[in-house]
Amino acid sequence: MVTIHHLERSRSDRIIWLCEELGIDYDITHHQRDPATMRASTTLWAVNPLGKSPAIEHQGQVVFESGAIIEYLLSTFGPTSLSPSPDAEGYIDYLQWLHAPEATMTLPILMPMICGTMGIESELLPLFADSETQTMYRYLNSELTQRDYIAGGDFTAADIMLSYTLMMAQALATSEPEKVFFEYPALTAYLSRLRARPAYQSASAKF
Ligand SMILES: N[C@@H](CCC(=O)N[C@@H](CS)C(=O)NCC(=O)O)C(=O)O
Repeated sequence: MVTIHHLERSRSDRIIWLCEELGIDYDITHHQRDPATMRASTTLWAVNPLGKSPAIEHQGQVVFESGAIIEYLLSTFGPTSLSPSPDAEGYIDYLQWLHAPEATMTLPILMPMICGTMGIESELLPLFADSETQTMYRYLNSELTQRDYIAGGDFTAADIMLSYTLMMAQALATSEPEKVFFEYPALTAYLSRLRARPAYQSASAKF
């Protein structure tokens, strides 16, 4: 049994979704955010020394960091088409998009929201964050115009990693400059396609 430590409105959505796609037994321990600071409750710190979601427990071990958890679950419960083999056509894209969402995309997408919340006006927003997000959106829009999934013809765990980050960008796109997200229609179409998956529907009922 896998125990998922799930923080409301957080990246642990990815792990619930992956467990649904894999069809494995799991349970969820829910953790709340402090309504004033939005930080995780101390109950999560008791599991993950970094105090972050997601974290899982399996066979007496704790695993944290969403990409690491995904790789752990795929290797523990695979082989599965969610993780293509090195000779598969989309393998390089799979590796890139398993890592880029956390390593490259999240910072510029979240910067405007974080600066806004803290009342910080910074030139880094137009100079760095806005141009970085537009570069990513432009590239992804072009790729997702040519195919349904990010790593070749089939759905993979890279789509779970990437789409969570894009769903976050979409949710934040309520005013300028974040609204630029909607200038790239293949991104919205991609998210609608993924949200229609039965495993996503089952997972999102538990988020
Ligand atoms: N790169 C990490 C990021 C983890 C992270 O920042 N999680 C957020 C939720 S999406 C969190 O736990 N925030 C609560 C806090 O920092 O107190 C991962 O992908 O697991």
